[in-house]
Amino acid sequence: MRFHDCMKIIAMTGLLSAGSPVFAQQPDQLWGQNAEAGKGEKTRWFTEAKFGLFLHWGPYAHFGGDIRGKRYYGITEWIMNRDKTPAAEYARLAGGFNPVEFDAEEWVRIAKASGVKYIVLTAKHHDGFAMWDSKVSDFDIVDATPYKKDPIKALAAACKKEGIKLGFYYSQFQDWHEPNGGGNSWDFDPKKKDYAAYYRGKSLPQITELLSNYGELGIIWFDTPGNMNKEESAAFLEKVHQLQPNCLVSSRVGNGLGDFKDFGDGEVPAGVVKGAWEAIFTHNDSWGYSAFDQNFKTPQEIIRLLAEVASKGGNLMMNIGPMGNGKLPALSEKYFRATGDWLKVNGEAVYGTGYSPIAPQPWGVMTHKPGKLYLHVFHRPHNGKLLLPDFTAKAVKASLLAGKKPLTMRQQGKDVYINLPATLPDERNTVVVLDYSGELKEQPQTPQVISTQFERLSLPAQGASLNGNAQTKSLTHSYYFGDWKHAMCIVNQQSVADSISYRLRFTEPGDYKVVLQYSADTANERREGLLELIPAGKAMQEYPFQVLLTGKHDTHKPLLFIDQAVAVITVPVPGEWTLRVRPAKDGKELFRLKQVLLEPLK
Ligand code: FHN
Repeated sequence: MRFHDCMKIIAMTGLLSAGSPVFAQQPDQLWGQNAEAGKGEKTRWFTEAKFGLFLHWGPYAHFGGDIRGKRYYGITEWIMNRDKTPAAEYARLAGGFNPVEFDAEEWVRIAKASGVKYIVLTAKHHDGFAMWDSKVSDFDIVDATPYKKDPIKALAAACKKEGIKLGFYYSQFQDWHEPNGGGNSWDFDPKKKDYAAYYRGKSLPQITELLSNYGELGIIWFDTPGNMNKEESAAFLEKVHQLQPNCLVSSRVGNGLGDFKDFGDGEVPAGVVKGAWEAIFTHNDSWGYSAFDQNFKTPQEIIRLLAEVASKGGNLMMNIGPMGNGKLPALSEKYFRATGDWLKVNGEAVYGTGYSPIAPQPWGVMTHKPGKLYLHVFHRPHNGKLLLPDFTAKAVKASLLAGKKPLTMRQQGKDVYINLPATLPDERNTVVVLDYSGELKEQPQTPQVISTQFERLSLPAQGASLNGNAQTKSLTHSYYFGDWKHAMCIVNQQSVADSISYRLRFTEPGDYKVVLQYSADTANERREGLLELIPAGKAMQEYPFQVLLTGKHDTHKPLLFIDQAVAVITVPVPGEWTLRVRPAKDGKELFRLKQVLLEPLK
């Protein structure tokens, strides 16, 4: 029951299934009610910044996932809620929070070295604890802990000095310390709550303090609007704009409002999204510090994620959970600094760029500035000849961004071939700059290049053409608690007409193993499907398969996928093929298909 109470709050916030527009289907998808949102001068610094640092820091950092002798895996900033710690007891335990080693200047130095352009710190999370000297409530770091100092003041000064934009996270609805705040039903009867009194008495006045006493702010990052109505969300938005007209407000102020859009935790939209938006991830799996979560993303993972998000037109805000003593976890500092080292060389291909006009390729993704296409090469083709298809402009010159080394290239119609060096200078992501003249048109739906030059080629769910009732759906799931993950899948293939297909462009002859990666529950088990491969102008090859059980989709459990090989095909000459997957007969849903994989055979 406990677990479900917590989850009800998250579900209530509507954050579980943020929309994920597909480039091919909704290239102009804007979010919110205001079609102008995210456009124009006010958001310019934000859309150019591309990389931000989120910091979840509060008394929960002192507990590190362990409270009253009990260990909680998953997100640790929810520890009070998960433990149902009485508010008075939590306040007493929070008195142990004493971050004597906190050094705002050091944090900002690390942030700068990591290449982030803005920082968002949790001024008040759902536990209701203020990380500044609030006059509205004494449940704050100055009045309720031995630390007695205001870290927000120090951070604001350090950010100002170093020219980093500062924003504050503020939980405007959930406040587990207050009888009228959202979320705490173990101490306070939800039926007796007067939320309006809470907004009036605590959250709006605290927002006023933050916007009045800490200089110019870049963002107020609201979160989990819960059951707020549109007028209530609008009151928060207006309060921010009235006090600091240039300060941006996150879409989690609720009810379709806000100056930019935030996707779900740990979620990247399926394709390009126009307007100002942010993908938010945490460095391991918890937002607050966890003494036992070691699942840190490597520098390679961060660098590639940053490039992927930028290629879709957004920012990546990556979180670190500082420790209770005020230090950043050593691996977070190390891996963020490594990302910053890569950005020092390759920042031109990230900061100030726009989304890619060309779909992702087997070797990586692209970002764009007028006259320059940046090719982020994650995988070197074995023969070193990188193919860029769908290029409508005139390629003028190609070079490595690192060291400006020129590369030879040739253009044949819309294909540009670039000769890469024998070893890439950076295996994680080597950026090639392609200077061009003329018009580079957006090419959202072109055949997917399949080549023996790579180990494994992926046809992701979001790239499929959908027929009948087939749909794509982002399936949210988690491991421990609140550590949300998202898998884009094709669902709802019930009848033979609900097929999905991909256009493929084989660039060389070769044999390929075709693998379906899917998840299936007992309703799908043993359903029969057909994989159809159709070389242009030739007879169709048909491969039947039977669906295997992996388990059911439960938001609160891991979602398991199987890789099932269903065909080996021979491609005798380069050319275009169509690949189709459909149920063999009408009936129940076939499965939840995440991707089709093609493995060149050696
Ligand atoms: O409940 C919070 C959670 O603790 C964390 O702050 C994340 C960060 O985006 N926001 C909420 C859940 O989406």
